[in-house]
Order: sequence, then structure tokens, then C-alpha cells
Amino acid sequence: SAPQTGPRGTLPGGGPLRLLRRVGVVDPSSLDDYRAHGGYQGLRRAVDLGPTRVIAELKDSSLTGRGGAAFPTGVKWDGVSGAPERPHYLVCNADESEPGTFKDRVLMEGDPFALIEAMTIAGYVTGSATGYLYIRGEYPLATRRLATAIEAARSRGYLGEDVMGEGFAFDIELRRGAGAYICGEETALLESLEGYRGEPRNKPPFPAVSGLFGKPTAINNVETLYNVLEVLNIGGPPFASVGGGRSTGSKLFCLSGAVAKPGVYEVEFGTTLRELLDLAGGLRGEMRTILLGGAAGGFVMPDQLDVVLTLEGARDIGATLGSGVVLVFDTDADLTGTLRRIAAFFRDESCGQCVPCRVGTVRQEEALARLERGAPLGSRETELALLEDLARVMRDASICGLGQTAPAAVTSALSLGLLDAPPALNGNRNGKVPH
Ligand code: L3W
Ligand code: SF4
Repeated sequence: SAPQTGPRGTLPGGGPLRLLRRVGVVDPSSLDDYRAHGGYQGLRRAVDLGPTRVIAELKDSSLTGRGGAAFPTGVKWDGVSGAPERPHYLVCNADESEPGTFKDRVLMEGDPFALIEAMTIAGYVTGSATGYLYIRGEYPLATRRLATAIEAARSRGYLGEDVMGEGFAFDIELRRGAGAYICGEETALLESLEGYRGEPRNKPPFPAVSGLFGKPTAINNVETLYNVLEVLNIGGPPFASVGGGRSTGSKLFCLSGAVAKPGVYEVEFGTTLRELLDLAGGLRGEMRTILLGGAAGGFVMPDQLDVVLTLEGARDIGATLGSGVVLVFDTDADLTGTLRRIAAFFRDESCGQCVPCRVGTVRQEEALARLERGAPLGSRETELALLEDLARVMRDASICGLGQTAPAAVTSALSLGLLDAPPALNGNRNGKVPH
């Protein structure tokens, strides 16, 4: 399993670990052990406060969604909670499939009861009696542990018709994905839950208004829900005092590639990228660039390592925190080949519903493959201009985030001149790739 920030139990600055504190400590199969480590105190507090005050705490905390788009959680829950149409639904998006992302897996495998508790709080606050936990099909261990945890919670009255004897009903249905990346897009996920092909819907209406079976639905990423427990644990304003703006609390990052100790690391928002890399034992070899935020993210150059890890800090250098990916390339890495494989990934995973994405992802991959082979149509400059053109169309005219962000890494590489050199000078010396 992945290493975390050490010394165990503390954040780098010495504060207590927030999201990972029970991972590797608690017995993931034991409800009693979970309770002995603070489990179900969040639900107790939520019930004592009542839905309105929990939402106020969440708004005070400025907690934003950790799936990449950073929408305020309190606003989302408020919308669903107050929607007149019934029933309401809760969905946890555990279809973690962004390349280089493995933070939710570590949470679910190591601390599964916390997700059950957080979903129960979400169900209570949004007035949803049913919660769907949609988990990536390729996460068998996490699935088994969650299924065991759901059973245990049900048998002890933490799920069911009368949760903790508090007079509200909530239960969880565990659903496994079948390998499609697009089903992590929230409306495709809803389609999949309803039994249809995983094709995204147009937004608006947002799921908070018209979601599962057309009913008001709160959809949250796994890491977001663990943060809700922390907000209830310490209170909204103290949570908001860490970091600032839309980046409050702590964040999990997934480090891979040319770092000494790859894994999941928890840091408070506001930590610099350099400090995060130091936690992972520093770089392995000489750094060429870092892909920050995932396949839909942007590249960071060696002179930008002091970037502050907040949504705002990443945006200022043309990157994004996305789902927390930090993929490090050394000077031996084959960047053109990697970008071509990212393009192939998006081509493969496009649902094919809209033309800009269905065709654009094919053309993008073809252009990168020609560049990789050193056989451009016309000149390299013509190919680079074509890639820019394709990126504009995909960004502006695709229905969903997949098509809109499929060219992001390519655009970032172009703007930083990372593809300017022909392949032989572009790090394609020994075929070594970071993953
Ligand atoms: C109510 C409004 N709700 C927006 C909700 C919306 C959704 C959330 C964000 O994600 C990210 C991208 C990549 N009333 C609302 C509203 N909402 N306005 O807020 O919505 P949106 O549409 O801005 O983004 P999105 O399409 O849900 C795009 C990231 O996803 N990504 C991949 C992520 C992969 C993982 C993973 O593997 N775990 O997270 C790829 O693009 O960072 O920022 O709930 O309904 N007025
Ligand atoms: Fe499907 Fe791509 Fe269009 Fe999204 S952008 S709906 S994945 S074709």
C-alpha cells in the first residue's frame, strides 16, 4: 500500500493528519475498532445540529469538491436539501479512474467505515433515504471492504429504517462500474446507475436539480465526503482557517513517476510543490517536467516548483490540481510518446456521443503519432498548429469534461515549448516511460 506523510499521524507542519489518520491504523473490517478511533462521532454531531446547521458549518468551512471541479459542498447539499421534488438521492462517485489517481482507493481500503458514515451524514442532511456508492470495477479490495462495512453498519443499526434510533432512514447500495472512464463523469454515472449506456447528459440542469431518475441528487467524490467528517470534527471556521479562498483544509496528492517514494500524501492547502516532493524523498534523477492535475492537467517546469498548491496557485501557472495527480518526468522520459498515449486514452474512453470529442480525439492522437514517428504531414509547425486548432474546438464544443479537457495536457505542453524539439531531442533516447 502507498506510504503517507510521516511521522505517522501528523501532517508535515506537525498538525494531526485529517483524512489519512485512520488509514493503516484502524482495522478496516471492524466497526468496533472504527468507533474506538472516533468513528460515528461525526454522525452524532450532525444529528445533534440538524440538517440546516450542518449545511451552515459546511458553508463556513468553504469545503469544495475534491473530484477536480471544486464546487462548494455546502451549496450543493443546500440545493438538494431544499428541493421540493421527492425523493432525493445521494450518490458517492468512487469511480476513481483519472490516470495517476489512487487517493480514493487508499481511503476506501484503509478506512471504509468512514465513507459509510459520511454518506449517512450526507443522506441525513440532503433528505435522501438511499445512497448509491458507485465504485470503480477494478477496485476489488476496496469493494469487498466496503461491502463488509455496509453489512456491519446495517446489522448494528447504523444503516436502515431507523438510523441510530434517530428516526431517519438511510441505506446504501453498492454498484460496481464496468471499466469505462466516462462513467466517472457525474451524469454518465447517473445514466449507468439507471441501467443505460454511460453517456453524459447536457448540463444544466445539474444533478442537484434533476439527477438520478430525474430527481434532486447530491453527487460527491470520496475525498470530499471524508472532509465532511473533518468539518464536523473540528467545526467550519477552524477548517476554513487552513489554506484560503476555494482551497481550505487538506488535500491528498498522488505522487508517481520519478520520485523517490511514490504514493499518496496528505498536505494542507498552501504547501508548495517543492515541499510535497521533499516529503516523497525528492526527485529520482533530473526533473524535466511535472504533470499536475492528471491527464486533463498542465505541466509544471523546474523553475516553478515553488508554486503554492491551491486551486488558485495552480491556475496562476496554467495548471490545475484536478484530482491531485503529481506525475514526475525525468529528462529520459519520452514526452511525445506519453502525450500520444494520453491522447489514445481519451480516444478510447470518449463515449462518441458528440463530434468534437469523437473525431477530435482521433485527430489529436494521429497528429501526435506522426510527431512521435518524426513524420509530420507538412512541417512540425503545421502539426502543432493543427493540435492548437483541435484543442480549441474540443474545448469549446464538447458536451462534457472529457472532450473539453482531452487536449489540456497537449495544449500545456505546446505553450511551454515541450514539443518544440524533434523526438530524438525530446527525450526519446531509450524508450523509457514513466508508467
Ligand atoms: C448545482 C450549480 N450544482 C456545478 C456541480 C456539478 C458537479 C460539480 C462540478 O468535473 C472535473 C474537472 C477535472 N448548481 C452547479 C452545480 N454544479 N454548477 O458542481 O461541476 P462541473 O460541471 O464544474 O465539473 P465536472 O464535470 O463534474 C470536471 C476532473 O473533473 N476530471 C477528472 C476527474 C477524475 C477524478 C477521479 O478519478 N477521481 O476525480 C477530468 O476532467 O479536474 O475539473 O457536481 O453538478 N449551479
Ligand atoms: Fe461523450 Fe466526449 Fe461528448 Fe463527453 S465530450 S459526451 S465523452 S463524446
